[in-house]
Amino acid sequence: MSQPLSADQLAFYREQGYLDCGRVLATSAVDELRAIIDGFVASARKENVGLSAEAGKSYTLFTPVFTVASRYEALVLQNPAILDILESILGPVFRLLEDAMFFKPANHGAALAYHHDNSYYGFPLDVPAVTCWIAIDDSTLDNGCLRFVPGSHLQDTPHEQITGTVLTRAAVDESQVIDLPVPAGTVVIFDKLTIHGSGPNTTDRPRRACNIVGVVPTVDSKLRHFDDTLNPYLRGGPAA
Ligand SMILES: O=C(O)CCC(=O)C(=O)O
Repeated sequence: MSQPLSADQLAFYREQGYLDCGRVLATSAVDELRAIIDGFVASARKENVGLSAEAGKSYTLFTPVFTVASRYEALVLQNPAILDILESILGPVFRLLEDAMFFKPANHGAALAYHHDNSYYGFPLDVPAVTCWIAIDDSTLDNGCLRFVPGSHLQDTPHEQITGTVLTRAAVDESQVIDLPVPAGTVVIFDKLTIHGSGPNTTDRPRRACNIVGVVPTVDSKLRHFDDTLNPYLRGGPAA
């Protein structure tokens, strides 16, 4: 592994629960990913596309993208720069937990409510899991960049039971929220407990992004069945 993150960056991640890792993907890779997302949206495959809470306004293309878009595997899952970043947080052995694409259409892409991803996973707090989010377009204040509550990963914030993904209003102090606009090709990482969301897209261009989530499978069989096809080892593992 190279040293993708400095000691200061690692310290920031551990304190704040998120980190802007800078531009990691080349323009050609970003262009290819943009075409993959557009292809999904154009075909609107029902089994891969979920509508957000505001129906018709925002798409999430659920895991596993790489099984239906092989270039995604090459560009993201096997991208050494991305894996080096994950390794610097997770150590030498980790699997893919899931991957997704996020599409906010021009003019009416919906906001994504504040949540943390462990509301989906339900892992014990000591299971390391990191989301690696990649901007496929410049993400801005106007088109729905990511928002974070810094330091929120230091506790397990409860979610409302209604949807399982929306935090109680009382849980988010808007005065603590930071917006994180970044250029296309940027990688942003965050902890499974970090409260985050994204704003609406009010511009006349789409805002596209994708992610992969890496996990250290320390508790495989007790908590979650890791499938060797859907959750390949990204680094290390039995075959390494
Ligand atoms: O891209 C977005 O707007 C949201 C991304 C997100 O919530 C995630 O990667 O967990």
